[in-house]
Amino acid sequence: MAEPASLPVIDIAPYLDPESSPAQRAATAKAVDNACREYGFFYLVGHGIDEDLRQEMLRLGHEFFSLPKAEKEQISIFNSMDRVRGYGRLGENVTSGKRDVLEGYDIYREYPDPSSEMLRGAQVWPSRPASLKPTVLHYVSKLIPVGKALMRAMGDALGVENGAERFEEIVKDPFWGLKFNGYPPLSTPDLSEQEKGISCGEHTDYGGLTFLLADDHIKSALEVETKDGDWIKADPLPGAYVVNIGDMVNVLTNNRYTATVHRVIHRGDTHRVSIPFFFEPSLTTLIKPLEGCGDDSNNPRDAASYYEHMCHMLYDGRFVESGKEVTEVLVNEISLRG
Ligand SMILES: O=C(O)CCC(=O)C(=O)O
Ligand SMILES: [Fe+2]
Repeated sequence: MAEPASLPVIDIAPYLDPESSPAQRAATAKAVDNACREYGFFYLVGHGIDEDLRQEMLRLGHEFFSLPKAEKEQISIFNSMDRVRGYGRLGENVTSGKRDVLEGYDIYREYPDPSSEMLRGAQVWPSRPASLKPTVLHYVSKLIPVGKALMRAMGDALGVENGAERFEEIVKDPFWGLKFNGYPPLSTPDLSEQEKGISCGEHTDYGGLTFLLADDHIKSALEVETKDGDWIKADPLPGAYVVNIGDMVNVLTNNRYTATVHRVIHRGDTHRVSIPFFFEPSLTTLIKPLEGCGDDSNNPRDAASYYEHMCHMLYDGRFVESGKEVTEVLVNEISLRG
């Protein structure tokens, strides 16, 4: 019997090491091109992030989710300044109009002078675990250069003039998000009110690049849809990130690379934590295809700014409080237009 397909492994080290040779970078760019065309998902190694730091992030996630409900609810998303930051109870996170079976804690980049304007609020942090805030900020500071390196590699992979420099420009002052997802097993008896069967519904990520860290010992949770319509497992590979491209990349590359649908079905018997880091363009970036990316007949008529796209994705039906009806089915305009 044929081996089930598994995701390719990319070594990003040549794009982080100033001493690397052009041939080493070219080999990475070629592998990135292949992975982005065939899967839109891959394992990333050679990123240089300390394994102890990655494991500490996961441990903090478990510690946070195991706090009493009332304590977590003190930092509810619905009380945050811009209503996207903080804790979302089980079922409040909505994907494609359905409640997910996960609880979440959402963090976004802060800007000076926070306000209630969309995405401009102040981050709310839990008081316990006390080290969560400094550890997250340290972790993000380490991942941002990796995100930039991967954008440069993608720019080279496309083979268009100055592709690396132009992609680097888009993420010079990147927006970012980081989410702690906490998944109870789908067999948990008190989930009767939830829509059972799926932990996080089928979706594409709506931004640039996602770097996923998840409990190493839990297999068979994240699934990725292949171009042939089969679902393959994206089990954790120790030391690696599972990386995927988001909807922005469809437009930026004129659909040479497209975001891939994925979902989570966590039937295991322990609580699972996953931590996606969403590495994003600057908020003011106009999302339009890079020159040289081929026939542009599919271009959106008027390029939207990344900020407009994110506001649409985050504010229109993404979080719905417990007890309220989920009525909106979110339509992802950018990926439909792209
Ligand atoms: O938990 C996972 O493995 C993936 C979560 C995910 O797809 C997301 O948060 O966008
Ligand atoms: Fe996702």
